[in-house]
Amino acid sequence: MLRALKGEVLERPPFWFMRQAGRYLPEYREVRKQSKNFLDFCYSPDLTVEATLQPLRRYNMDAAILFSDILVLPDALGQKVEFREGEGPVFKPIRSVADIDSLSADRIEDHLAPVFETVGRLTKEIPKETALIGFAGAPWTVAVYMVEGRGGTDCGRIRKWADDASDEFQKLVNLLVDTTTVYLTRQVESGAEIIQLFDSWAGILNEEQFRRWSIEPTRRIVDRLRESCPGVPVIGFPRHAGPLAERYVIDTGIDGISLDQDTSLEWIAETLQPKCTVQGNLDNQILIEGGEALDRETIGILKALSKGPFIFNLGHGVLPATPPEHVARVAELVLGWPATAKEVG
Ligand code: 1CP
Repeated sequence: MLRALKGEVLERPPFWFMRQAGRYLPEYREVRKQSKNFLDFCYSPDLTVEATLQPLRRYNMDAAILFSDILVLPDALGQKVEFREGEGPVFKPIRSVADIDSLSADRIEDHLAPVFETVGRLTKEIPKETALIGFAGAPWTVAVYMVEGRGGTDCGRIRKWADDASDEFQKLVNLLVDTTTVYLTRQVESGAEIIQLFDSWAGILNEEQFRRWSIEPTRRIVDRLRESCPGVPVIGFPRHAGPLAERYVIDTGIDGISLDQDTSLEWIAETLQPKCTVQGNLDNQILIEGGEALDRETIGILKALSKGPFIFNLGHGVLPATPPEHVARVAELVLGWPATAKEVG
């Protein structure tokens, strides 16, 4: 992973899967029972260490990703999040400067101490050759949940606020840039070797908004991490950015870009790969389907991208309905590359 992120071309690319831990694994559903509330789970190092290790035991990925959630940061800022069964996260929304002022950055390090403890313990638990990824949500994506108050909306409120009162909204983004940098720096100090920034809702922004609310805050975080954690590579995931991904790579200075399944392999290879390491982009629906289509897609991605700096991954996270055997099949094809190219017609 570390060599690939320095731009090395490896004969067998490294691989891991976004959301590789979680509900599709029976052993996760079993440990998950030990905590009624998902946030309590995230703040219990015994449980999060176990959840992080579960996919590695099955599939031998080249990286482990800290088990946590992007929404622990707003929780630490004092905007209490509740995870409701079948409904996802629910917040009392932030919609004014007074709401922003009610948040406080003072307690985040104490509040998130269990996360840092998880990272520290994982450095002793995972094999030396397996990289440990720390992560956070990018400011725009975290703000979507904070302002909308839940997931799955059309993002009408946040877009209106960002357009009509951009100075007010900028204040929230600034708070998130500052606190995300502190949060990630502490993860690295605790042992994280790579950072991934999830901008899962970047794709709803138009070009001008994308520059201001996705690229600019990400660039500021990357710049500061270069100072506080020199040498630690950063992967950005501006999901559904389309052709704006090129601007994102150039302007943010990230080391790697994670791409969704709608991005053309040819375009990735020609336009992005000469500029930075690329990660992606198997369709998570095909991972559910399995069979010949899964083999074909997996080999197609390996063929198209393994000639440049590349990390094999999905285009978005593993979905709960995914059969674990399908994940095992992809791992087998990647681990056996390039010999496996012949196996699949
Ligand atoms: O009861 C449960 O088990 C809760 C389900 C769950 C899990 C397993 C949630 C709630 N979060 C997680 C873990 C998680 N979330 C991880 C670690 C697991 C791993 O990667 O192995 C990571 C990296 C995340 C990141 C995350 N959370 C993102 C960014 C990535 C992405 O998928 O786009 C986002 C948007 C979230 C928000 C979130 N957390 C949980 C849910 C159900 C949601 C989505 C809400 C929605 O918008 O519908």
